[in-house]
Amino acid sequence: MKNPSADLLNPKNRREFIKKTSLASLCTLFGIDLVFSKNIPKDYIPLAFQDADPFALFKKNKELIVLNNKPWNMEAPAHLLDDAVTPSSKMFVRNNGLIPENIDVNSWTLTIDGEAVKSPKSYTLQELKSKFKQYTYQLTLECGGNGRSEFYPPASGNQWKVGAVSCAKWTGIRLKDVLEDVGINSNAVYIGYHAADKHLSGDPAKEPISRGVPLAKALQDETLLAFAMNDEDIPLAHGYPLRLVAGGYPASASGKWLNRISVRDRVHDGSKMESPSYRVPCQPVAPGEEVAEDQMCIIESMPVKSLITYPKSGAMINQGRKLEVRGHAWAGELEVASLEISIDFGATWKKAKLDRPVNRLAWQHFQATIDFPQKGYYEVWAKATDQNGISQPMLVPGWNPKGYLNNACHRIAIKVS
Ligand SMILES: Nc1nc2c(c(=O)[nH]1)N[C@H]1C(S)=C(S)[C@@H](COP(=O)(O)O)O[C@H]1N2
Ligand SMILES: [Mo]
Repeated sequence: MKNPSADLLNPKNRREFIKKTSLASLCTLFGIDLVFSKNIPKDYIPLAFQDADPFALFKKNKELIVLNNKPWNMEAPAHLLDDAVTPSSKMFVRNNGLIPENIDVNSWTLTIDGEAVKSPKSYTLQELKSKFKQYTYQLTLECGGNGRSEFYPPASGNQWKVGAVSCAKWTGIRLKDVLEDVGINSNAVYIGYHAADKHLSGDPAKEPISRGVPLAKALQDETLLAFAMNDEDIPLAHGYPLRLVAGGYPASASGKWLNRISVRDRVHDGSKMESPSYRVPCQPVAPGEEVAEDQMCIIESMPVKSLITYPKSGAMINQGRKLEVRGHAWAGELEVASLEISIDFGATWKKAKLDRPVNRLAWQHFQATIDFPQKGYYEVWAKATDQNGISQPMLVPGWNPKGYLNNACHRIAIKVS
C-alpha cells in the first residue's frame, strides 16, 4: 500500500481496507497505538477515521469526487447538478487553506477599512442583519479552474472536470449599502476581502487567499454579504457565518469566512491576486508558451458555458423513445441568449427551450426533447450563446498557463438499443 491516506479518502476503499486490515496494524500505519483494539467489534470504524471522511464532515452526497484533502477540494459529477437550486450536499468545495475552527458567531465582526474609507468601521453580525435591508438572489459561482483537467499541456492545480460550479440561493445584505454607511472616498477603485481560514503552512501572518473585485462590481445590487444559503445558515465549508458573494466572477472572488473588507485605492494586492493566479494571458498564446507576468490579466466576468445535468452520461434508451435532455447555462455577468443541442457531433444544431434567469447572475435552465434516427451510439452536445452572440467553443479554448476558463461544450454519451 503506497499512500494509505489518499486511498482511504474513498469511503469504499476505506471500508474494504479496514475489513482487510487489523485495526492494530492500521493504527501502526498511522503512527499511533490503538490501545484495547481487541475490544473493538468487527466492522467498527473508529471515529478518527470517520472524521477524515469529507462526506460525513461536510454532509456531502457520496457521488462527489474528492480531488484533495489538504486543503479539501471536491466536485460534483454533472448529473448531480440537476437541481434548479444547488443544495449544499451537491455543491463543490474549493478551499485554499484550512477551514476555521471554533467559530463564535456572537463575537464575529466584519471590519471595513482600507486607504479609501473615511474611517474604518466594524459591525457585529447582529448589527449587519438588523441595520441593513436583506435580499435573496440565486447566484452562479464557478471556480476559475473548472474544466482545467482538459487542457494540454496540462496545467498544475486541482484537476477539475466540469463540476466546480453551483447556483445556490444566497441571502444577505448589499455590500454597497454597508460601504455607503461607512463612507468611501473618491479614490476607491477596488475592494479586497480578508477571511478567517488559515494558511496551510500554519503561519498566522500568511493568508491562504485574499482576493476582490473592482469597485463597480462591489457596488452592484447582487453583490452580497451573505449569512444564509438556501434559507439556512451557510454551511461551514461554504463560508459560515459570513460570505462575500459576487456571482458571475470566478468564485475565488467570493470570500468565505469573511471578517474584513478593505476598500483600496489600487487593485487589491492580497494573496492570489498576483500573477499568475486567477489571470490569463492578455493576448492569446500558443499552448505551452511561457507568458511574462505583466502579460497576464485578472479574470473578471466568466465566459458563457452550459452543463447537461440529465441524463447521466452513458444512459441507454430504447429505439423509438424520445429522450428528454436538460441542464443549465450561464454567462458570467451576461445573460445566455440561446442554447442549442447537437446529436451528430456538431454538424447540425437544434434550439432547446431556454428559461430566463430567476434574477441577474443566476444560471438558466434548458430543456430539449430528442429523437434518435436509429440504434447506435450518440453524443449529445450542448452549446450556449451569450447576449453578445459569443458561443461556447467545441474545442478546449485559449490555453493558458494555469488552466482557467475552459468553457468547451459539454457532451454526454447515449446508447440507443
Ligand atoms: N476565505 C476563503 N474564501 C474562498 C476560498 C478560500 O480558500 N478561502 N476559495 C475560493 C475559491 S478559489 C472558490 S472556487 C470558492 C469555492 O466556493 P465553495 O467552496 O463554497 O464552493 O470560494 C472562494 N472563496
Ligand atoms: Mo476557485
